[in-house]
Amino acid sequence: MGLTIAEKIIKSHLVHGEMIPGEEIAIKIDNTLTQDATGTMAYLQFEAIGLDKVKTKRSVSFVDNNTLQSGFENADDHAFLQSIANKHGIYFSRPGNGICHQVELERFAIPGETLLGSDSHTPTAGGLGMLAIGAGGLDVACAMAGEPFYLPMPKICNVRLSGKLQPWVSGKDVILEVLRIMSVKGGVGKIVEYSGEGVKNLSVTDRATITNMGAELGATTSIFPSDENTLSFLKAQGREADFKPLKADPDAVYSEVIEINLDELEPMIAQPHMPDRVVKVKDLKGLKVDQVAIGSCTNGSLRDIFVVANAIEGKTVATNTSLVISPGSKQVLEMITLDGNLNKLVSAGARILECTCGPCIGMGQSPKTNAVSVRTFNRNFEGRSGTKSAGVYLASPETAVACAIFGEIRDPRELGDYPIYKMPEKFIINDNCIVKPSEDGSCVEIVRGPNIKPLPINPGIKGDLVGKVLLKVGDNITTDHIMPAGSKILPLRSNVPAISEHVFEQVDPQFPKRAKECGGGFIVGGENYGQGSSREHAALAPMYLGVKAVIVKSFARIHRQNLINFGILPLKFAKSEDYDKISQMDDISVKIDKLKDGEATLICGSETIKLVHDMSEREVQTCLMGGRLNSIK
Ligand code: MIC
Ligand code: SF4
Repeated sequence: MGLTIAEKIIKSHLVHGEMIPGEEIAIKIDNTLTQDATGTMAYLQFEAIGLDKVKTKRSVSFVDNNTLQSGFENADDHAFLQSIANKHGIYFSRPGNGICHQVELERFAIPGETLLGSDSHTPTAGGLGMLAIGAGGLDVACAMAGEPFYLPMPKICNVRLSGKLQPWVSGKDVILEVLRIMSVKGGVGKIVEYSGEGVKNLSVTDRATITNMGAELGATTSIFPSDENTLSFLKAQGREADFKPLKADPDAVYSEVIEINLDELEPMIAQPHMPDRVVKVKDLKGLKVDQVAIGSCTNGSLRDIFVVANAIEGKTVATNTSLVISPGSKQVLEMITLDGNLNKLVSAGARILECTCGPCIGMGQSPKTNAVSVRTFNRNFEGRSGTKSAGVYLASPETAVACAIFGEIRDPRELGDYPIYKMPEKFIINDNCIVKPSEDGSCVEIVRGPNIKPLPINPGIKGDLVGKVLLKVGDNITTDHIMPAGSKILPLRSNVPAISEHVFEQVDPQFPKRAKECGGGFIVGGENYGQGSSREHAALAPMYLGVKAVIVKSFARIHRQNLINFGILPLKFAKSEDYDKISQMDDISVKIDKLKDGEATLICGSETIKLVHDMSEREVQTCLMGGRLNSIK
């Protein structure tokens, strides 16, 4: 039987298990990436493992989230990250060099290799045929220490593309259409693999937009073939030697097939507050727009900024609208500076930001009360922009620029001639902001400012659990709900005691106080609990507050793994209806003597409720020992 692209890469990296969907496998990790908001913890964990040097082919530490230095905290983190990278053989991409996923794509990603990143959008590199997976920082720390990455073997879902995108329609519209079809939980337990005649008509950066936002499907990763377009992109990046062709065997078998005809695709837009609330742009025509934000790891490539600059050339941003632009990388910014496109943007009244995550993670540019904000980003969860009452819409750069010009939602096809982008034969290659680590790091001093607090320890689980249901929430709770980000909270990522004061802040500000008063307890939730970001703080901070188990209808992949990594039991109702039998503040006990058989029992008053889990034996042990760090040590 033939193999899919994903299966071929998994097969060549398999160190444990069989490629049977749902069975636990372990794969060798060639490369890792971290960003600053998850990186400080990851490197503290790597330090705790106690190795001198990373064991990967290449590990890179990026700084892109916390660059708004409104206090000493972020700068402290940067200094720590730079010194620890230097010591342990890790490349360091300085603040201003770009968003991790964009820079990884341009300068590091290699078709056919594996990449584990402490950021959920790591699959961006799948646009270049890399098997790139997002995980918690601890998993990345373990990978840097040479440990394999464990995961349940995913099903491989095929999205077959035919035709060619029409003018003013781009990669973002493709992934919005996939989200409309599959929903934010449709990709859980799956790798989404793209194929078909339409693939050759998509540039590498369009492909990367699609694999980037595959994270919003809940998918393990997404991947494209590596073909002539991949080769041209790598050539233009001066990295021809990294090319390797990759395609699925003609008789490869997929678990499901979704067909999309690119010829027929129209501009799409996701409405607040979920990335799968997708409709056609023309259906929202006329809705007044207060803010347009262009950039992020989804749509910050040269192609994206080129289209925007040329669509707005000679025009002015609508008076009722603010247009902010953050190019994805220094390379993109250098290119548009040289070719005059930056000037077109500035002249039209766009506000140019750093090449960082910025508004995507609520680091500045929060919109006004009740605002309509159209963004080329990948997430529109309630409150993520920093303004709870604002409604964020997700769209392509084409649609976003049309909204900025008209001051209301408009189909970009109303703009007339489409600026045709041709990828340059050579990008500007200037890696001066990527710092190589010392050959011998033994003398390097690690800089540890007062914001870097030691890792909290979990003593482990000793027997049956008793306590109160501290919080009961519904479906699709995101890690932004559990552990919010934004300019006030993000700087506390290296300080677990301080950040834990903000757990569930938008949902129930009393949660941390209650958890402490009750001496810890349980969280009860619905479907797809923990979707979104890879931030392990969404497990680490509740662990610090004494949460022992999270009991839900279903979990999102990365968060489930993070719970295990920090010794919180991820349990599920055997029958979803039992969710209704539990109320917030109920006193419950959870019997765990049958964990080995995949079960646990919840007792609440006179009710006895069956719970299940899908942890492997290794994961059960890890969890009972208080997490992966304890088990490795
Ligand atoms: C995000 O988009 O939410 C982030 C910030 O990139 C996160 C990582 C983090 O929380 O630091 C992610 O997507 O994993
Ligand atoms: Fe940064 Fe936003 Fe991309 Fe996350 S989704 S890595 S915050 S740009």
